[in-house]
Amino acid sequence: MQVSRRSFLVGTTSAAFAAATATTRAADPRKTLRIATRQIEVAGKPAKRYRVIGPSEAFGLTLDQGDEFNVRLENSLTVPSGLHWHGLTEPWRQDGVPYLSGPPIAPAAARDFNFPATPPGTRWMHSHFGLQEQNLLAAPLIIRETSAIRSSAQEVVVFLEDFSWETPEAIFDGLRKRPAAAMAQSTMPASTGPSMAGPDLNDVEYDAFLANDRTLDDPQVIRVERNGEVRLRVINAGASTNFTIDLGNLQGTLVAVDGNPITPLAGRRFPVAIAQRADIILRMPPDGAAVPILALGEGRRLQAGVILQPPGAAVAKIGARTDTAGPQVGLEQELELRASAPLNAKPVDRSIPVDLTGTMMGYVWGMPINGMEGLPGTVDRGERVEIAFRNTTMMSHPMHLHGHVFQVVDVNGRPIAGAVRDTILVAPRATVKVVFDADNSGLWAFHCHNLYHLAAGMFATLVYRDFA
Ligand SMILES: [Cu+2]
Repeated sequence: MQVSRRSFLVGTTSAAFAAATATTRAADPRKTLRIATRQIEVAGKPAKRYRVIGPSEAFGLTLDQGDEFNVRLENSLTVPSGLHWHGLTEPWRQDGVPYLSGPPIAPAAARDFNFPATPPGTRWMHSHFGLQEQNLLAAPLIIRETSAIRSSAQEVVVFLEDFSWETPEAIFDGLRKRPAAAMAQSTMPASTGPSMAGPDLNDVEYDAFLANDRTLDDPQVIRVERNGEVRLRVINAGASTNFTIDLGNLQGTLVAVDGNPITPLAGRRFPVAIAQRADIILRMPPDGAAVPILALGEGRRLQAGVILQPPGAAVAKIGARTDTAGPQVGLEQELELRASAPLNAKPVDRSIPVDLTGTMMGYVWGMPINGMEGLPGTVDRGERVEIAFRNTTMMSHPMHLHGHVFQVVDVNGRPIAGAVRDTILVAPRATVKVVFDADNSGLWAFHCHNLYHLAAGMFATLVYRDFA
C-alpha cells in the first residue's frame, strides 16, 4: 500500500493551518484508527505485515496542540491486539498495555479513547501485545506544537523500523537458544573485569531497515521547496535497533528529543535510540540539490532513508548496504542536551534504584527495583521521584516509563540539567539518573524498549499507592 502523502507532507500557509485548527477545535470529532494487515515490498519481494490506518487512510494520526485525543480504535485482525500511545500522559487505563491497563482488543472489536492530547510533540503508537511490534504494528502520533503550526517549515515524518523475513517468534527463539558463550558477551556483569571485549551492540540480524515503510532500493522521495526549511520528525520505531541520523554535508539543528523542546543543538549526525524521537530543522541547500536523510543502523552495514527533492533536482541511487557499520549509540550527545522547558527546581522526595541485569544462562534480562525482582516500584502522589539506573550488562537498554515525562539529571556521575524525555538509553556499564513528578496516578508499565529484552524479562511496573 502506498503511504499517503498527506501524512508526511503538510501544507505551508499559516492561513490554512488556522482554518484547519479552528475547525478541529470547534468539534474535536472522534477519529478512527484501524489495525489491519497490508502488503509491503522489501527488496523486490512482498511481505505481509501489520498497519495502523488513520483518518483518510493516513499512516497514524496527526493532531494539533490543545486537541482532545478522541479516538476509536478498531481491531480488524484475527488476533487480539491494541495500541499504546507512546509519550502521552494519558490516564492509566487508556495506556494500551494488555492485561495491565485493561484487556487487549478482541478480533473485530473496538475501544474508545478520550483524554487531552498532551504533551504536544512527536509521539508514536505501537502494539504492546506479544511481539506484534516487530511485525510493524506501529505508526506516527504527532501532536503539532503551536510553534510548528505557525512556522513555515515543511514537516516531514521519518518513521524508522527494522525488518526481518523471520517471524518475531523465530527471532526470539533463536536468541534464547544461543550458546552460553555468545550470551556471555552481552550479559556478563561489568564486574567480571576488563578482559571483556567491547560492548555488544545488538543481537538481531535484520534483513532491512525501513523509513516510512520503504527500503533505499525504492525510497520515499519527498518534494520540498528549493532553499526551503524542513522540520524532520524522526521516530525510531525499531524493535531492537538504535539508529544514527546522517545529514551528510548538511548541518541541521536538533530542537526536540522525544517530542520535548531542547536548547537547539547543531550537528550533522544525531543518534536516536530505540523508541526515541528527534526533531531536526534544516534548510535545503541554495544549489537546489536533493538531500538524502539517512538512518544508519548501529553496528550494522545497513541503512534506511528518505530523499528530500526540490523541484527539478536529480535523485541519485543510494544503496541500502554500507561499507562500514553504523556508529555505536551511546550517551555522548545526551550530555550536550539541555531542556528548554525543564522541570521546576524541587528536592527529590524518593530515589528508586533500578539495576539492569542479564544472566549468562539463556536469554534472561531483568530490572530489579530496590534490589527486588518482580515487585513494583511504589510512589506517592505529589512526590518528586528520582530513578537511578545502573546498567550491569554489556548491552545498552532504552528505558521507558509510561504515562510520564522525566528529566535526565545525571550521566555517569556528572550532573546535568538534561533533556526531558520518555525514553533514556542507558549505555553498557553506565549510570543514569532521571527525575519526574508523580502527577499521574495509576499502575504503569516501566521497561526496556528493546522488544526482545522486554519479552525476556526486562519489564517492571511503577504504582501509585493511592491508585484506583
Ligand atoms: Cu534492554
